[in-house]
This record gives sequence, C-alpha cells and structure tokens, in this order.
Amino acid sequence: MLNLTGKNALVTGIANNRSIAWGIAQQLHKAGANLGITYLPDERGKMEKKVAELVEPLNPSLFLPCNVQDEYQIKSTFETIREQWGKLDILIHCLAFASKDDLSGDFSQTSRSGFNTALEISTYSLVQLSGAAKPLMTEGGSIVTLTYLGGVRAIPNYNVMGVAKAGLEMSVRYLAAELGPQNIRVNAISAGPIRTLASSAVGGILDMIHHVEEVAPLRRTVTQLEVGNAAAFLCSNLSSGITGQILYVDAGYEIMGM
Ligand code: NAD
Ligand code: 0WE
Repeated sequence: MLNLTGKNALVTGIANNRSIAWGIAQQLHKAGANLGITYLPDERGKMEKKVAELVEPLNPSLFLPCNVQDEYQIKSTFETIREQWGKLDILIHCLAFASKDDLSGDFSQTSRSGFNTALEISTYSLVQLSGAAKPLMTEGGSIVTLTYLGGVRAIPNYNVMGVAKAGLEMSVRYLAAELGPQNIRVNAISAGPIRTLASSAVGGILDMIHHVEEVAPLRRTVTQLEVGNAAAFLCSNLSSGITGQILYVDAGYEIMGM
C-alpha cells in the first residue's frame, strides 16, 4: 500500500542515531524511496563522517553539506539534485536551532540576535528550501516539516522556539496555498517530546517526558520511527488529499485539558 519506489527524497536534519530525521529516513527507505541526505558541516568534518557512517545502510545516492544559513550551500544542494536526479518528489525539513541562553529564563529577555537566529534557522529555512525545491518538483511532491506544541501553547522555557514554530506552522499554510496548484503538498508533524541531541541539551526534558507518559491518552511518548511512519504516509499517495495540515504524533497529549 505505502509505496515510494521511484521517488527522490531529500532528508535534512540527521545529526545522529537519535535524530527524528534518522527515523524518517529509515521509513522512507523501507518504503522504497531513493534518498539524498544533507548534514550540517563543521570545520573538522566530524559531522560528515558520523552521518555518512550512519546512513550508509540506506544507500543514499546523494550526500551533501547544507548549512541553511549559507545561501551558497542551499543553491549548490539543489543544483546537484537537478543535475543528478532531474526531479525531486519529497523534501523533509527536520531542523531547528536557538541559542541555549534563549531556551530558559524570561522570554522578554530574548536578544534581537537570538530571536533572529532562531527564526532564520528554524522558520525561514523551510520557506527557502521550499522555494528552491519548487522548480524541481515537476511531477508534484510532498514537503514535510517538524513542529512542536510549544508553537501553539506557552510551554515553559520553549520561549523563542515557540515563536519560531508558530511562524513555521503558518509558513506551512502559505506554502500549501501557493504550491497546491502544482500538486505539491506541504504538511507538518507536531511530535511529542523525544530524547534527541537537541532536546537532551534542554534542562528538565526528562521531567517533561515523564509528564507526557502520565497524561497522554496512550500513557507513553512516541518514537522517532513512529514519526517516520507518519512522515512516510504524508509523502505517499495515501495522503493525496491532505495539505496545509499539522498532524499530531504525540500519543494524544494535545487533546488533553486537565
Ligand atoms: P536533532 O538535534 O537530532 O536535529 C536537529 C538538526 O538540526 C540537527 O541535525 C542539526 O544539524 C540541524 N541544524 C541545526 N542548525 C542547522 C543549520 N544552520 N543548517 C542545517 N541544519 C541545522 O534534534 P531533533 O529533536 O531530531 O530535531 C529535529 C526537528 O524536530 C526540529 O525541527 C525540532 O524542533 C523538531 N521536534 C523535536 C522534538 C523533540 O522532542 N525532540 C519534538 C517536536 C519537534
Ligand atoms: O524543538 C525542540 C528542540 C529545539 C532546540 C533545542 C536546542 C538545545 C541545544 C533548538 N535549539 C537548541 N539549541 C541548543 O543549543 N524540541 C521540541 C525539543 C524541546 O526543546 C525544549 C523543550 C522540548 C520538548 C526546550 C524547552 C522546553 C521544552
């Protein structure tokens, strides 16, 4: 039923084996997609080596550096896709960043530069990557990004990332409206808290996870592979009538009041 053979999928945001993007890449591969993987390059090439080793079993046909703060790396990523693949079908946007200083304490003390950085990397990058993908999605396509409930409700310490996610979710709607006539669908998955590189750096994440385990209807949190399955669905024909939506993959936590 779920078949992605013949589909070219670009996956951003893999840092290690806990990354949500890694869960997504595995499920897209399982469904038969041809993968392109991007990583955030560093001076010593440590990330390149680490991610290359991790993704090797998925046989990606493209493996490219892409820091979304660097216009040139984005241009070159999509130029390579055009040359090597000819068309793109699937874009997975699975990255976010805010300064650690801005993920605790008073939101009103967020600096101008901290605010700009968080929105540049976490929000504008979706707009930018979608704009670059648009001319390559000649047979239609599916764009999926990752968001969090902190973009809709005030969650302690999520602060500037909440503003970034609110902007991201609204960007999903504007992109869906623009790209729909070209049969490109744009959706977000709102995942419950998962222990990853990004979330582990946040104080109190384990307490949040335990809270979800007590309160969520399913009495547990979700896994990267469950998010990956939802992403595979949103990238497949099974979701052909769905665009502009925020799909909660959170064990039901979002529906609860008290
Ligand atoms: P992660 O640390 O594994 O992934 C974050 C990724 O962002 C990393 O791969 C990192 O390299 C990349 N990144 C940061 N700055 C970048 C830049 N300038 N250019 C390119 N890439 C850059 O953590 P994760 O939890 O898997 O996060 C993935 C997405 O899922 C994020 O959008 C996050 O907000 C979202 N999310 C996470 C959770 C959670 O609890 N972990 C819940 C809901 C949503
Ligand atoms: O979106 C996220 C993680 C976002 C994130 C995390 C970090 C930590 C390390 C963005 N940038 C950074 N920068 C760093 O230097 N999540 C949904 C996970 C998360 O982060 C929180 C959470 C949850 C859940 C921050 C505060 C409160 C809850």
